Amino acid sequence: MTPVVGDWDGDGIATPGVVEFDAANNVLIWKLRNSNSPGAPDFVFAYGGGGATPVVGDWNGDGITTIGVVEVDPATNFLVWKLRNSNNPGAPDIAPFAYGALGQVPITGDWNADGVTTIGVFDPTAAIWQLRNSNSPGAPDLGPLNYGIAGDRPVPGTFGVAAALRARDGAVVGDKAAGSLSQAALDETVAAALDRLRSAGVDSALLDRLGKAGFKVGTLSEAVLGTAFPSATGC
Ligand SMILES: [Ca+2]
Ligand SMILES: [Ca+2]
Ligand SMILES: [Ca+2]
Repeated sequence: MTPVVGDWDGDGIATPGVVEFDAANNVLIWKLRNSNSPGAPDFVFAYGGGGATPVVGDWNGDGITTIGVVEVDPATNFLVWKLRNSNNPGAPDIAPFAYGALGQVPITGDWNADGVTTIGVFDPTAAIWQLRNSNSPGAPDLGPLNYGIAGDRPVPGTFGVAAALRARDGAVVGDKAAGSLSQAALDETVAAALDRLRSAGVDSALLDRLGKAGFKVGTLSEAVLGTAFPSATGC
């Protein structure tokens, strides 16, 4: 049994559901409820075969969370995504496509705040995230990035919108001449930047907001210079 959460009826309220494996018929049975209370499911239906991983999201941005499954293609070991825009049985609305590989955990989220939930994978052996902003095959739009430690379980969600700042020429490996950035040096740079903006005549209210943003040194994956969470500070 897998718990799922979503806004199944588009009223703005997220409610629970469970996905159970029906061994006799080798299918997944979805039981979705529109209230956060005990009671019978509002929808019960089969979607996906045994062994598939259930995923949920608003794949078309209409405000209604719907269903999907991710299966491993035994011929290629790729993960194949089958996403549907209605909470009922039927064929996938998005033609099945491959993203990720066996051993990676499928995850979904609205990584770019456009209202459309899209795909991602998490590699639990190295805690590497690879997120994509379209429900289609292709390279990740965000990542590969390391967050967490080996064996961690991913919990994607809207904690603040992250945007990665990347090195223009990609990773430069083995440049020992480059020192590591200290928190003190970063704080000094931020203060100097705010001073320059003040000197340039930037509005004091905006400077106050910028001054409230937090800046923290951390370890990122190769070629990623920084990650921004604009909504976390209200800036
Ligand atoms: Ca709802
Ligand atoms: Ca939808
Ligand atoms: Ca999105």
